[in-house]
Amino acid sequence: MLSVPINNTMLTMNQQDPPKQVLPPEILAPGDGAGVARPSPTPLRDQLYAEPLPEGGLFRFNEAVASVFPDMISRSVPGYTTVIAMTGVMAARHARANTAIYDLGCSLGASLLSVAKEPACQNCKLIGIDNSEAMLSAARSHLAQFPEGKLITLEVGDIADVALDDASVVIMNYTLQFVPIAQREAVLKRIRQALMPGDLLILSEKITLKDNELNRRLIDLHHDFKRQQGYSDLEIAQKRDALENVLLPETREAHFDRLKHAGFSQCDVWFQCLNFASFIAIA
Ligand code: GEK
Repeated sequence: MLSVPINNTMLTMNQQDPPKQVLPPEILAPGDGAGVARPSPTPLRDQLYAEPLPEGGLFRFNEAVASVFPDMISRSVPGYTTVIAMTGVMAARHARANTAIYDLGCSLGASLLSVAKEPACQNCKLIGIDNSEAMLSAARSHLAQFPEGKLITLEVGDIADVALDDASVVIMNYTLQFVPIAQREAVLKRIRQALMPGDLLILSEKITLKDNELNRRLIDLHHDFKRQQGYSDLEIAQKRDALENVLLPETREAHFDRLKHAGFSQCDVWFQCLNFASFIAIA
């Protein structure tokens, strides 16, 4: 069991039904750079790993994580703000009227908020899918603060088997990395089948590099980035341990090969900051 203190309350990280923590919706601010007005300037700060924790707890997208998620992801993923802002811009170029734009592993809906403010996307169905009820509950509170939030539909589902229909854009920012590697090609094939030739997949992932020495350097730089964002060495080490065997990064080349096998005609990296890359794939 991994227990984390939040506001003097111990929350257990790997329990099925986390204790209820009532959060005022205004503290769930985006921190996402999506360009929409932020009703709350201060997202709840991620301190989930600030105190020494027993070993062996796996990272889970539970209520504790959902409560600090905007702060956690923006201080953990270098380039996150740019990726979210550009997701809307890229979607606007590919959106076809009356089709669906899916965000797979939508968390609190940052990518879809970026999409929803684009006029070219506003006549599409904007559908966010996540398999964590805790994340979707936080997303509902979060999106309710934005006028564009009304355009977004949230659905609970696993990206391994959720139905995807008649889409022109699919977004999967930092989610495939949590799916078992053996299942990833099937996920991409189902996405490809939901798209028409010329349509768009935006895929963002933590990656590894083929060269061990260079890979080590980028991991060290990522930890430097987290220190610069205010995380302590203890927080960095405990989060790394909790994500071991949960977040499974792969090389750029593995992603390119899989995208090709899944039927995408073209793909490349459109953005990379340290060991976090964003791919564009054309159906
Ligand atoms: C953002 N895209 O803010 N099916 C559905 N959802 C899943 C699955 C699955 N099999 N596995 C994990 N998730 C977001 C950030 S976070 C990335 C995405 C991170 C969900 C999980 O519940 C979580 O909400 C999300 O994918 C990953 O741009 O925390 O590093």
